[in-house]
Amino acid sequence: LKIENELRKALDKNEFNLVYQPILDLSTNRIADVEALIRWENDTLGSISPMHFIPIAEETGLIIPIGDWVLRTAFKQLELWNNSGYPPISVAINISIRQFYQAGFINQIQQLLQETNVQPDQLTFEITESMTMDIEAAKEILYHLKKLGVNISIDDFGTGYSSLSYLKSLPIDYLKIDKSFINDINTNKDDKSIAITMLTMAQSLGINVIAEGIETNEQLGILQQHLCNKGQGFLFSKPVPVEELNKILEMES
Ligand code: G
Ligand code: G
Ligand code: MN
Ligand code: NA
Repeated sequence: LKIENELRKALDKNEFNLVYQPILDLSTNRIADVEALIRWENDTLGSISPMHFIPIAEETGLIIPIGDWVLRTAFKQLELWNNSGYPPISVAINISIRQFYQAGFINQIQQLLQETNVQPDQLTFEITESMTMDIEAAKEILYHLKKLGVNISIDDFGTGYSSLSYLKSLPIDYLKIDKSFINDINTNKDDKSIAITMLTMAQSLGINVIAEGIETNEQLGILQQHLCNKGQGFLFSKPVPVEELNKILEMES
């Protein structure tokens, strides 16, 4: 309850921050995108993981104002990057299922695109597959989003309520293979088969694949051998604050 009370005040107290983790194109080993990840630093509770507070935000409805803040902050940051002379970068933003189904979500994105110089193809929305997903409703929202020109990614793929049949009927650009499959990809035969099967399936459906949680060169090798499009993980970089990411971008350009 302490957490919930503090979470209610966190936006006003300016306690949130976004960090960014590079996503590399595995055919060139260069940064293709970054994923925006929220961080919360509270004066009495210290830093609280989103793994802990996002579910509370979802239950209490606080995810709506917090999600708004994430969107506005990521758009502002993209605008700064667009005006700074770096090669164009794109940002992947995590969207809670509740935020995704909220009336007005599409309008909000449309409005942010109008107010800023952010181009729609600089945006990817990461949606986590879930049991509560109403596929027909999701389909409609996703088609509206695609009309705006943004990219859609299915996050934590393989961990949730995967129904392979919906992949075919939804306008999805990327699947993100969950890090639990990547972790033992070079030591566990089953995890390796599952990852390769996901890659093969996605390729045949014309969907790109991003592997999460790459920590070793051995894991990277297997993924590259099977033509995984993109990857992110501690092998390349952990999520970092803007200033640190800017240094990485400068080295790359
Ligand atoms: O950054 P980290 O790996 O600790 O994230 C833990 C979990 O929190 C992940 O499932 C991630 O998707 C989620 N998460 C991180 N940032 C955001 C955010 O801005 N919005 C939502 N909805 N989830 C986030
Ligand atoms: O659910 P989602 O994929 O959005 O979660 C992203 C989370 O994964 C972030 O909290 C990030 O800190 C974490 N993460 C990113 N790369 C790695 C990695 O290489 N290893 C581990 N263990 N976690 C990672
Ligand atoms: Mn994600
Ligand atoms: Na997620």
